[in-house]
Formats: sequence, C-alpha cells, structure tokens
Amino acid sequence: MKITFRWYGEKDPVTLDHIRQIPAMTGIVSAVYDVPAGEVWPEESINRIKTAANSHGLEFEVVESVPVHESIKLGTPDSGRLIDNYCENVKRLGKAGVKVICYNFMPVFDWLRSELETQLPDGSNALSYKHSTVLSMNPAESELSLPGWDESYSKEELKGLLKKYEELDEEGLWKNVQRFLEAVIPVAEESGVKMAIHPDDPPWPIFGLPRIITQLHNLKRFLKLVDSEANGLTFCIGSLGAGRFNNLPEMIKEIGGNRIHFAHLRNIKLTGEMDFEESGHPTQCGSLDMYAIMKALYDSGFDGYIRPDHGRMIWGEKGRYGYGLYDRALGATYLTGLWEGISRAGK
Ligand code: DNO
Repeated sequence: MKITFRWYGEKDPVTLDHIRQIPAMTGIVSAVYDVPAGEVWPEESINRIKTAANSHGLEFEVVESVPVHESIKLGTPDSGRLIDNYCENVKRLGKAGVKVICYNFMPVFDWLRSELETQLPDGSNALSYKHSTVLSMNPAESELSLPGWDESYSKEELKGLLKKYEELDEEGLWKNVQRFLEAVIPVAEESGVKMAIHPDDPPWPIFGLPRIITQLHNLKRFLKLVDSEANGLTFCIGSLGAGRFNNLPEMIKEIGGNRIHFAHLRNIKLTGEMDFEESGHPTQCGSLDMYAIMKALYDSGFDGYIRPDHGRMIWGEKGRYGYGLYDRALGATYLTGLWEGISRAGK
C-alpha cells in the first residue's frame, strides 16, 4: 500500500512543500489541468508534474483524472477520435511512469453536493448533500461549482447536453462504457497502466441523468465487460458509502484486491435516507467503519494506492472545497496508523 495526496498543480494553495511534510507520504495524485477534455496531454506537461514531484521527494504514479469526453459517454459519431486521444494519453502516462489512472463515467456532472459550507458542531465546515435540495435545483441554472468539474460548457451547451442524455438510458451508457473499455484496456495493458474507474458520487441518478457505477451488482458487471486486471476500480468509500444499500467490507471481499487499484478513504455521516455530511476520517466521526474497511482491503490482498479524501475546513483554513491541507493531512496520518496496526497484526 502506498499513501498519496491529491495535488491540483501549481495553482493549488496546498504546495508540494506542504505535502512532503505529511508523515509517511509517498507521492502525489495529479493531472494536467490546462488541456480541455478529449485532447491529448503534451508530454512536457506530464513530465513537468513528475519533475516537480520528484524534486520534492514524492512520486507521481497516480493520475486523477483523465476526463472522459461527453461524446464518448453519449457514443456520438466523433467518439472514435476522442477514444483514440484517450488511448494516446494512457500511452504517454505509462511512458512517464504512471501506474494508475482514475477516471469516471458520470454524465455531465462529476461529484455533487448541495451545501459547500455546512457548519459542524465543532465549528469546522464540511460539504454535505441533502437530496430534497438537489431535487429542487435546476442544473442548467445552478451556480454550484466543485473542484474537478469541467466548467468549459456555456449554459446553452449544458442544456443541449442534458437533452441528449434524455435519449440515452442506462443501457445506452453501459454500451458506451463497454466500447470505451474495449479500446482503452488493451492499451493500458501494453503501457503498464491500471485503469481505475471512480464510482458515481452520490451513487444514484441525479437530475434525471443515468448513473451506473453505484453498487456491487453493477461493479461486478462493469469488471466483466473487459475481464482484465487493467480494468479496475477506485474504491471511493465516501461515494459508495452514501448508499445505505452498500456494505463496503463485503463489497471489497466480493470484488477482490486485484481489481482495486486505488482507494479514496474518507468518512461521511449519514443524516437521512439519502442525506449525508462529510466528517473527519476516524470511524467515530462518521457512519463508516474505517477499521473494517481497511481490514477488508488488507485481507483482499490490496496492494494499490490510497489517499485521504475530502477534508473539512478546520483551523480557519480557506481553500478548495474538500481539498484543504489540514484535515486531509490529519486523515493521512490516521490512515497510515490504522494500516500499520492492521498489517502488523496480520503478520
Ligand atoms: C471528488 C473526487 C472526484 C473524482 C473524480 C474521479 O473529490 O473524488 O472529483 O476525483 O470523479 O474521476
């Protein structure tokens, strides 16, 4: 297991100097941020991230994310060219020493929260999700913005996209993800890269858009589409754990450590049937049993990368929602300690 930390590049207020001081940190998780989705990443840009990481004593072995262009998800006629570009990115990243690529197949919107600054009783701020608020939102008019979202669309383009998805049901999305995998996985195998799809967050359809990477049955179906170790998962417990129907340790056991290449480990507190707040990482702060989850990962033979995920804003920190330094750093040391306890006891 290697513990890593997400870094949003040169413009991130959290610097590589900060990250290297987090105890036991091995590397960064990053991406080329100035190339639009669907285009090929220049090798110089990839190598710049690697050089910056390495010069701070950190590795750059995990990319999050190489975005999948909406035309690929929709299966429109230009998707062939865009899939070729995707394959080229996989090759280039493999050449630069990247071992895992995280990506997602969520239509239009990436992760979603309804509140960005929910005040918790201890005075910290966290992201939260209230389903009734989301139901009342108009996605084409909302001003909401979260780190990692593709915001290159105008309001008109966004409306057009939403309309196109109305004609594509879940089975259509399955067909398009299969076509994507059939092209990309052989290239990943040749390039020494493992693909790791990120689950849909939250794990249910939003704004009438289909979502398929949501629960055990679907994850198993996904892994069988192309039955190769290079076709794997990012096991994001905050995403999957929002669904009360998901038993996370059981899912890890069923899937097996050889298909989980990356784990996003954070805690959430379930506050309603489909509502939750993000919390501090330790088990006692939220609804997820972090010990049972990490133990299941250990027992499954998992040997991939982990990272702390969204942190609360604590100690007056201001920054990217979910991606400040302090609470994620606390999360990292907690995860490192928990893993040490589990792995030593397992010997
Ligand atoms: C949220 C993240 C997501 C995730 C992408 C992966 O913080 O976990 O933005 O990185 O969906 O493609």
